[in-house]
Amino acid sequence: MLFAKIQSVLLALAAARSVFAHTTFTTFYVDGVDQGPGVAMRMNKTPANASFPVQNLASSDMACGFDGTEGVARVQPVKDGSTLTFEFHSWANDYSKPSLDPGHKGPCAVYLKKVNSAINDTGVGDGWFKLWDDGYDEVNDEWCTDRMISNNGRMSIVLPSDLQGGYYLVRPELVALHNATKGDPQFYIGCAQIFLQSSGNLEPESTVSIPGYVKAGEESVSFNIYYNPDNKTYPVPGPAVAKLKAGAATTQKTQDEGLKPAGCILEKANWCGYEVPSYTDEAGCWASAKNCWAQDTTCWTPYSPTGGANCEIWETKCNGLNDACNAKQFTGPPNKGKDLTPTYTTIAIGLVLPTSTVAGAASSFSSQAVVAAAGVSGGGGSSGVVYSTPAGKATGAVGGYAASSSPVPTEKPGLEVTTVFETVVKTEWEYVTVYQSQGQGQKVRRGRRGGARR
Ligand SMILES: *[C@@H]1O[C@H](CO)[C@@H](O)[C@H](O)[C@H]1NC(C)=O
Ligand SMILES: *[C@@H]1O[C@H](CO)[C@@H](O)[C@H](O)[C@H]1NC(C)=O
Ligand SMILES: *[C@@H]1O[C@H](CO)[C@@H](O)[C@H](O)[C@H]1NC(C)=O
Ligand SMILES: *[C@@H]1O[C@H](CO)[C@@H](O)[C@H](O)[C@H]1NC(C)=O
Ligand SMILES: [Cu+2]
Repeated sequence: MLFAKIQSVLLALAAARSVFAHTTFTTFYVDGVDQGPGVAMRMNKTPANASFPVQNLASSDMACGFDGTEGVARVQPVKDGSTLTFEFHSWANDYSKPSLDPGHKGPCAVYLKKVNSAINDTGVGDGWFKLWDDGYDEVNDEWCTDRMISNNGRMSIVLPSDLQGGYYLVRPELVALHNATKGDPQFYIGCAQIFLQSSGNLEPESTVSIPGYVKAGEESVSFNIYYNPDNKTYPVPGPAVAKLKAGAATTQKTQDEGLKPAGCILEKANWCGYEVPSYTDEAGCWASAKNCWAQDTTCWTPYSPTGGANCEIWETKCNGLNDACNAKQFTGPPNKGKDLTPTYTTIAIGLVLPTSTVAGAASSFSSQAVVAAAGVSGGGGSSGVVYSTPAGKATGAVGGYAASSSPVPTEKPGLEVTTVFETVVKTEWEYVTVYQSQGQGQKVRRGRRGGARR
């Protein structure tokens, strides 16, 4: 007789209290399509403090954020001229929470760095160039952060066509200035690892080093946004938006690192799930169930800031294997090789921001025809609106922004942000112990905690 007993054990309960609802880069869309939780993204690895800002401008954390010097397994292929969208949330695993507390006001920018390896490069040092930035809009009294909030926490750029193909780190940056006068500008940074499929030859005229491109005390990071009579004089941090020039032809035309591994039927951050071995008998069935649960353990460990949604999908598969073995269906696995990747959100891109221009050429990016992706979900806000800033360094008032209602500030001039968000990060997963009675009644524990059993 065969039976299986599944025990659910609340394994971990981690509580975290955060004084401020900060924010973090949680979701990377290419041409409006979500690339999956943490896939090809460098994020702070500790869920409890994933949204904390970088405050030391001389720190190497300025490049790709906390834990950002270490690459992740995947590199996202991106077509020439693709639209990249960076979505921010105050809680990386809970999209019902606001993208950013409206008390955070300041500029934002997107930088690129061409690298030999999107996985190995630490991001620290020279080579960065700015594709786009945005500061204060006098007409609507809006900061870039205000516009991001009303655009579902997203900033989108269209990659200039004909950039040199190859590997890049792409770095969204958002700065909160509410405490800047006290020497405490807050930088929210992340990086995505991409392979640009382009045969172009455009490269930036000049690049900067990160850290180093902005220094503590500079006006861009010490500006008083509450008492300054003239916000429109606000100078955004960092270099001007890079001018592009013809450079060397693309040498790296084919992606050879960070591809989704063959046989990967579900992915999450650095994890991939693979089909379990095929079987034709009872022992094989349980061995494959065990294989599945072992992969489940590696899905949950480490617990990623974006949560465990895909691990839960994987557990459905493992439970299905348990059920099949219990039902004496000893030929399997069921649905062999089926790709379990859920249909990720496709967004209406909404605001798209004009990017670098080719030296000497008139800006052609302000009128980019950006087609909102089909199958829209999770849209809202100012969908389909394209707004334009002049080429070059956007330092002040810009007409033509999509009008949107200003968020209600949570701060008063001279006061500190008082909003307190409290959260409990609850990590729950199952340890499964399967008991199998065989023949003479000896019990064999076939749990995912057991040693390798082949
Ligand atoms: C986040 O928490 C981890 C673990 O406690 C710690 O090592 C790390 O320094 C923290 N990072 C930040 C940015 O606070
Ligand atoms: C990246 O590092 C890995 C492991 O050290 C190495 O095998 C690979 O060749 C490196 N890739 C590049 C492009 O440097
Ligand atoms: C400057 O920006 C802040 C924050 O948005 C706003 O409260 C203030 O009214 C602005 N100052 C002026 C003079 O418009
Ligand atoms: C503002 O910065 C000061 C100095 O670093 C710090 O003591 C204070 O906690 C900060 N306040 C806020 C609201 O971040
Ligand atoms: Cu904050």
